[in-house]
Amino acid sequence: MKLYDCTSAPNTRRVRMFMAEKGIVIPRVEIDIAQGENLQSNFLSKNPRGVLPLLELDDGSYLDESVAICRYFEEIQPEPALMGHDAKSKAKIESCQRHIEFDALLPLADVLRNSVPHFKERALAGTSGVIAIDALVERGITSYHRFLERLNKNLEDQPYVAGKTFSIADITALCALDFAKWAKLKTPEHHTHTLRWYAHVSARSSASA
Ligand SMILES: N[C@@H](CCC(=O)N[C@@H](CS)C(=O)NCC(=O)O)C(=O)O
Repeated sequence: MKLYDCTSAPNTRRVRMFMAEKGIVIPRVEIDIAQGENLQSNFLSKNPRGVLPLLELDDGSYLDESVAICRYFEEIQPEPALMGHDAKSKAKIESCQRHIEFDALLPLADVLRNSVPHFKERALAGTSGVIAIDALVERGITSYHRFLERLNKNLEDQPYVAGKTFSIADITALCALDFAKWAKLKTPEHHTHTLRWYAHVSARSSASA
């Protein structure tokens, strides 16, 4: 297996962190998104969507989407379980994941891609020629703030995002909060539950993977 990766991107970090939690080590190929390496024919022949992460399997096929890649690793190496262990916990983790993706990661991507001059004509991941829309910046910030409010409330009476145990939902939330830093979107100081959780999860060795 081989992972096509980009060290600075949030979705690739989700997969690296997931693998580190499971102790999975495979070769990695760095693709420079900022320089548009993901839009060149060599990468597009592997993933026509032009996005990362991308996993190359031993049979020569490719798998994209960070959660699908994590699912693959969870199936081939179930322990430690990061995607739940029974019907309820699996569904709860998936629900949390979708909240974080739709309410934080995608809106944050909108903030980045519609405000940074470098992405002015690359306003959607994996494309060229899609022009930025200013209004999406404000909308993205609003969504992210709503997400933060709910996250803090959620962490009031449980140690981890999806409940009592560490899961992929913590990985995704951590990657979202760190991704927000480039836009100087900080967690408010009165969000004490989130700040406690953030310090705890950031201290895991996988967080620097
Ligand atoms: N839903 C996808 C999102 C993939 C995605 O947007 N990846 C970004 C990096 S975080 C990318 O490849 N961007 C390419 C670009 O900016 O052109 C996943 O979870 O894998």
